[in-house]
Amino acid sequence: MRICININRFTASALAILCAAPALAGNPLVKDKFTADPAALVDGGRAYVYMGRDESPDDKGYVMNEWLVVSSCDMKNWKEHGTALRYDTFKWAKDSAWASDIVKHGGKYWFFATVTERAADAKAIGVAVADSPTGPFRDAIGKPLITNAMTLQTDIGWDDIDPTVFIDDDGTPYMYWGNQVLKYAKLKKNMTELDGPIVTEGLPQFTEAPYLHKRNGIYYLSYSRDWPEYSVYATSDKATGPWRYRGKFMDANRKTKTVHHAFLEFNGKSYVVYHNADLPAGGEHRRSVAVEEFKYNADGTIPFIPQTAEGPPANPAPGCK
Ligand code: FUB
Repeated sequence: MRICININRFTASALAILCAAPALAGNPLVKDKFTADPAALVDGGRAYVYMGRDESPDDKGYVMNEWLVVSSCDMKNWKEHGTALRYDTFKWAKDSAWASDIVKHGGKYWFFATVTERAADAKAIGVAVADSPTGPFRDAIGKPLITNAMTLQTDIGWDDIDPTVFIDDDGTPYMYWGNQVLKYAKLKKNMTELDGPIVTEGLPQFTEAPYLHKRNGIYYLSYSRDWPEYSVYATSDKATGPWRYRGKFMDANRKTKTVHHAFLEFNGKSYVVYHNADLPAGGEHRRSVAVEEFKYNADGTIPFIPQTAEGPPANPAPGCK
């Protein structure tokens, strides 16, 4: 949306400012498209949020073809960079730009993505890579990293979704993922191969959307629990558990049964990005990505984080342009 106010007594420069495409402020981050399943990256002092675009015309099912990327220097005003990549960045995929995660490693940006593998007609996880956080991304392997046939714990074709990738302090990358059954594997440092077996992890009523991060020596494994989903987490002193269940940090949504989140630290403050469906025409498959600021408790536990329409106050990062 472009705001242009025609007030003759304004100088040309003031008019130019008023006619400029406005920065997006407050929740949701993107207001003229439906978005879901945020992934977050802080790079060069700027926060990037990647999100699947919900394109469902009638809200009867998921229509998701691409991932958008937005960025911010203050966590309040967001700049749109357009499409980061599409499901067909992966030639072996037939549709479904579902949940993703991104990490920077070796000077490159590694995007782990859920798509439908054409040959199996089932969800799979692909890896794309770019030299810039906004792309262009290319398929890093030319085939899925994880296929439905590699995990046999359920009969469903959508149990290999929602990757979260975390690189530990010793440089070891770990990927957790799953629907109904939570799984993890160590990755090789080339980010394109598994480095060991796929291990299943039992956490209470795990549904999907795992997210692994570390802060002050504590590993956090958060996820969407139950159905409709709400957001919960567990902690450990290792990336591979054992995990101590810690409870809920965000309530279920009003207009969609899913929720999906990612944590990030930006300019000295802690944030969670997540989706709800609170845009006026929002719904089950017409969601929107939002952000909240929070403070970890003194013992490292995560407080309950209420959803707000305003989002966090501006936190301008010095030197970020
Ligand atoms: O957006 C499609 C799927 O819905 C995601 O992969 C899940 O996390 C849920 O949000």
